[in-house]
Amino acid sequence: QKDPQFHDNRTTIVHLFEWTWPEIARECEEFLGPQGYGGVQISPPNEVIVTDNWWARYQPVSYKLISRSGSESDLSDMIRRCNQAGVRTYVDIVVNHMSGYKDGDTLGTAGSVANYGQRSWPAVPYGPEDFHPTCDISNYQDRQQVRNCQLSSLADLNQTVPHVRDMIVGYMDHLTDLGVAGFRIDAAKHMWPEDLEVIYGRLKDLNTDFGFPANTKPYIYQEVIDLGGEEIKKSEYNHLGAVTEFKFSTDIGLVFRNKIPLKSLKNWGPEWNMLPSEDVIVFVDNHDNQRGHGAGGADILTHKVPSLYKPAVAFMLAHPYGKVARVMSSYAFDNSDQGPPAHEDGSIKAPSFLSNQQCDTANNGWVCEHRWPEIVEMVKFRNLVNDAPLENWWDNEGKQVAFSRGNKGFVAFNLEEDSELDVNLSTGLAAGEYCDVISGGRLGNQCGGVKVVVTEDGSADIKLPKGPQVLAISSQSKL
Ligand code: AAO
Repeated sequence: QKDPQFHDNRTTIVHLFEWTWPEIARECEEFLGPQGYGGVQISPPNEVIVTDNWWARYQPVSYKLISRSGSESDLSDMIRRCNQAGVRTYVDIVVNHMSGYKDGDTLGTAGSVANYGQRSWPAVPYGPEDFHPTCDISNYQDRQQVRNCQLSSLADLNQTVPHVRDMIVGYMDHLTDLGVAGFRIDAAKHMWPEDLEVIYGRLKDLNTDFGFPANTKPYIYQEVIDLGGEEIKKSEYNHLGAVTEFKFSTDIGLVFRNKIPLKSLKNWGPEWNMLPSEDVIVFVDNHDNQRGHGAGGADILTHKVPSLYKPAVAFMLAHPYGKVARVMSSYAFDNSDQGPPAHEDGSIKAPSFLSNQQCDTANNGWVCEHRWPEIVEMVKFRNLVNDAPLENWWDNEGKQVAFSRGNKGFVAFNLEEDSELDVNLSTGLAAGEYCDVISGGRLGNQCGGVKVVVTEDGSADIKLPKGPQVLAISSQSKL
């Protein structure tokens, strides 16, 4: 359950946070598929509480597939069209809990009514016997509490109860029937691995109508925040499926903010207390830590600091650590509760695009990092170099590094603010002229930006202006 089942040699998922199903379908066809994205993570598609903020999505009212992003038929159409475009769908699954504390009735996006006080979610249905006795998580050093008490006062389901398992498996199997490739398991840390093992073990195989091989289980990636120092470890989960590697996100932020020298990335990977590459999904930021929720604090890099964010994402996509990489795609926000760009009636706005293919952020709020040229080019780079080993590591013992991926690609990074990078390096590449894909790429038989000449011995003079700067060349950018 650690294989994302990508089409072709694709490698990267984009999280289209809060997008609607019709807009994701269109984006798969017009951009994600053609540009080489392997999959899309979608916001929770089930019925949740009705409010304008984004985190309503994490307060389930039922497993009916009716949400702010659209109906079940919209979702089904989206999954089918994305698959046809070569893009897999991964669903954010919220089954640790139901909606949170509220006096009286809670209304859901499909019109269902729940009642927290009575522990009643009749549209699932769940009743009092399906929940843990009420208590709140206050101490992350107490394993029982983290798993049996409420996260943020959200009614805590007991996944040991057979009926709860049945409902969760039924919900996930329904999505598998619709053609999804896998699931992000929200708040996995707050559920017992033994219970998750039973639930995952009972999931049906992927739907062969969507081109999945027979007898293949869904890809599972579990949200477990473990930066060290807490009782519950990510290593309690990676035998069950992949795990979101938050240490990657926090440490790459520290490095690209120059709080840890760039050269330290020489042994990037498990030696940084991260899980084995095969077991992780890696990311620079996620929908929580880009706005101060979850873990990581102020050092997390986001679209708000593009000059550092782009090199950090480029490093993630250039480096072999992390079987699956996830690119974040956001909307602009001023406060951390703010929901997606919406019309006056509350419906989510569609993104609009400028003639250069970028989202018109100033006009309608969608940032669309996944369309930024530097990021798209590095997604293609990752697909190309795929399994090629990291070779030719070079650093200046400071904030300049470079490496190749076998004989397929080469990257250089300069984070020195006061000095240029100017050095002759082994690139691993065949002799020839190459276009840097970050500064302009190959346009017919010339470069739109920087040109790099690799000589017979595989070396090249590599030059970069004062940092932060990145250069990337590959066998596909050869003239
Ligand atoms: C909202 C309101 C609440 C209200 C609740 C119910 O904000 O005030 O009580 O409704 O009415 C999202 C939002 C929540 C929202 C919730 C429901 O983020 O604000 O609550 O929807 O609408 C923990 C969990 C992790 C979780 C994260 C946010 O372990 O699973 O909190 N993430 C997922 C989703 C997220 C969602 C939920 C779960 C709930 O991605 O979007 O919540 O479905 C430590 C622990 C972490 C823990 C953080 C929480 O982290 O290790 O496990 O995450 O604390 O703050 C350093 C440490 C780091 C530490 C961190 C913070 O970085 O190194 O370990 O500090 O102390």
